[in-house]
Amino acid sequence: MSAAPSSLAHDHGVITRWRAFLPDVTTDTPVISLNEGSTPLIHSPRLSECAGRGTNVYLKYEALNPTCSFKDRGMTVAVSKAVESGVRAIVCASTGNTSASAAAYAARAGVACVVLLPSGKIALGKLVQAFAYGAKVISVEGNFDDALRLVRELGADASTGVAVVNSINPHRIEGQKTAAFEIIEELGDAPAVHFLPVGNAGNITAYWRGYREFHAAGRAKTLPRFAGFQAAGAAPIFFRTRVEDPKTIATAIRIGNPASWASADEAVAGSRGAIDIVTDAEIIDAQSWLARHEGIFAEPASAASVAGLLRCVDAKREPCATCPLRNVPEGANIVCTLTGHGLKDPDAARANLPAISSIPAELSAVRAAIGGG
Ligand code: AN7
Repeated sequence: MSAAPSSLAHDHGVITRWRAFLPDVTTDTPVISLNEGSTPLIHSPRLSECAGRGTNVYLKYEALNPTCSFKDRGMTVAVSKAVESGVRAIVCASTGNTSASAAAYAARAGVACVVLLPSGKIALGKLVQAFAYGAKVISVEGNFDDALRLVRELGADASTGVAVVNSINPHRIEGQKTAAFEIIEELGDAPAVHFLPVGNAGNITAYWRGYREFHAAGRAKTLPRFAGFQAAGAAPIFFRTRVEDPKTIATAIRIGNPASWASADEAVAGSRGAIDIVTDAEIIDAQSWLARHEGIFAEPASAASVAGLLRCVDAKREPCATCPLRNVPEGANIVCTLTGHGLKDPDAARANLPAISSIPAELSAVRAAIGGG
């Protein structure tokens, strides 16, 4: 199967846009792309107001990637490299979004995809995606950490001929770093503070690499400070200890032993940032607040970044000594990454759904239902 030159002209994906910064991609690499990346950086007037001091808060809305999460940025590179190396199949463990993305790119590439998911803990939309794209779905009696261990064991056996496309695959981090490039291009520099949810810690690792590369290339004058947020019931990095039975409504970040823990520590230390926690109640409140006040619907894990920002600026709280927002310059730029779409997890959103009663199909009934005459 060969791509017609005219079809390449319409590809604006991560590899096409950022090839000069992706040294692993060569002329021998077949580009497997769904036009991922180039997601909007949306200014949030109300969050800016909450943050105060003339700061501007922007939301990097990664939900507008082809499979509706940030995972597509790394997947285009990982799957392109896997196809280049001639594998028959790709495999991953996932809390949901990686599996949706892997399944889509495998379908695009014409290779098989196997996903190992922690049983019963995957948001419905993500499960539907994996099946829709034709992946083989294996439900593991255990959590994400168990599924990742099994995938590592599978990948270690070269005779299986499969490529592991979790973020332990270095090509994933390479692709994901491009989100930092895009932010710098739009703002003209790195933001002062970057808020993001942290699960397996691949994303914070990738952003840090992206920011440093553009800084070294002279494309940014400054480096950001990270404010990474874990769910309180799944916060190994914050508590400095592995969590055997992680619990959170934000199933995407229900991870007790992050694969990129060490590099997350480096990103936090290097950026003079911090890792903190938010409760499930704060996550759900932030998700709902963002949808109602800014018209932006993000999944619970993504809302952890905004929950974190709201926590940092809460006047009722003691300011925290390590908070990267402290002493932020007047008028500084702040970015929150929204990693995945709200529609991926309809059950979490359903909690806010009131009973819906229907009315007769008559104008008077509509007026009465609207209320206020
Ligand atoms: C929406 O799909 O780990 O800290 O297997 O889906 O890079 O792990 C998902 C993670 C944040 C955390 N927000 O990012 C998976 C998976 C959303 C996510 C994270 C995930 P990392």
